[in-house]
Amino acid sequence: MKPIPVILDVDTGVDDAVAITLAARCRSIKLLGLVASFGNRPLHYTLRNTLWLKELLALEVPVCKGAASPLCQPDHPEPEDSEHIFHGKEGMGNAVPPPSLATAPDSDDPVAFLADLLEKSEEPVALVPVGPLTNLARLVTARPDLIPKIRVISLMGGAAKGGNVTPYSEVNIYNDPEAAATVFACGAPIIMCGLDCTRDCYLTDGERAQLRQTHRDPLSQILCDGLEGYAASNARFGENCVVHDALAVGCLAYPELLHTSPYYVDICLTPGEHRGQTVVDWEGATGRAANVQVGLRADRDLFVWLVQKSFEGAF
Ligand SMILES: [Ca+2]
Repeated sequence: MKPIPVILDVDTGVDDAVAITLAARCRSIKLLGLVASFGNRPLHYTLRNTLWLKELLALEVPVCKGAASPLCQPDHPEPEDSEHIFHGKEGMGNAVPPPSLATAPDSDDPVAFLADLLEKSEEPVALVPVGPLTNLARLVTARPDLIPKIRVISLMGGAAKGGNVTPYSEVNIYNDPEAAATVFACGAPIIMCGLDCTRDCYLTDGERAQLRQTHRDPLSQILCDGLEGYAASNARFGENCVVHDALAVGCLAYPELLHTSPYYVDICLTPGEHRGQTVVDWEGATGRAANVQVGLRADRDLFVWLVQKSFEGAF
């Protein structure tokens, strides 16, 4: 299979770090670049963590500094430290980032960065946003002419049922609902890896212990440290150690990983606890054509195998 060109848009993040590792090491994927966004933590942490992953993986791809705040809330306050910070204060769980890095971002203009990579690619590119959709919303608004160059948008976000910020809203969509509404309406093919299927993609205590014992290299140990802190945060809320973001990467290379069905999906922008909800038209009541392949469940055994392979090296 010819490798699929991919651009990852990340708010790194422990599960983002695993997703970057998977994208870098899966030979069915050709990683073209990384864009960092605010999200799990403020942009200065998520960008630094993204650049750290680039160094650890010896990646030769450009990194762009992306959005620091949502489209319609430029004065978005930075979240306070709290038990709700699943990824730890600096975003990498129990892993401690170095005080400084040799690597700097290659761009601070995400629209120009994404447009350049799309224009240069001979084939349509898969965009994989696993944080807020702010950068992609700006791209499709400023450059609608490039939408045909988008092979698919495989996103981690949303939930057909339930949420993880409010009873109805998932955090990536909740963090910038207007951006999500723009992207969901843009006309490009969309795969939604929401909580319905990402919650199948967890690592047990035993699986994480085995990863730590089997892989002694610095990157693997850092990822394991990250996952330990993240697992502890999740456990406080009765959640498994769910590696959400890696599913949005993995399902491109291994479509059998994800079971989807096509539906029309809209984003609730109304203030209140439904804000940011991905509203799925289950019954076709709107009469609108499906715009999203909604991920309904994932193959956990295959997912765990993919994570294990990506810790080993290129595969
Ligand atoms: Ca993320």
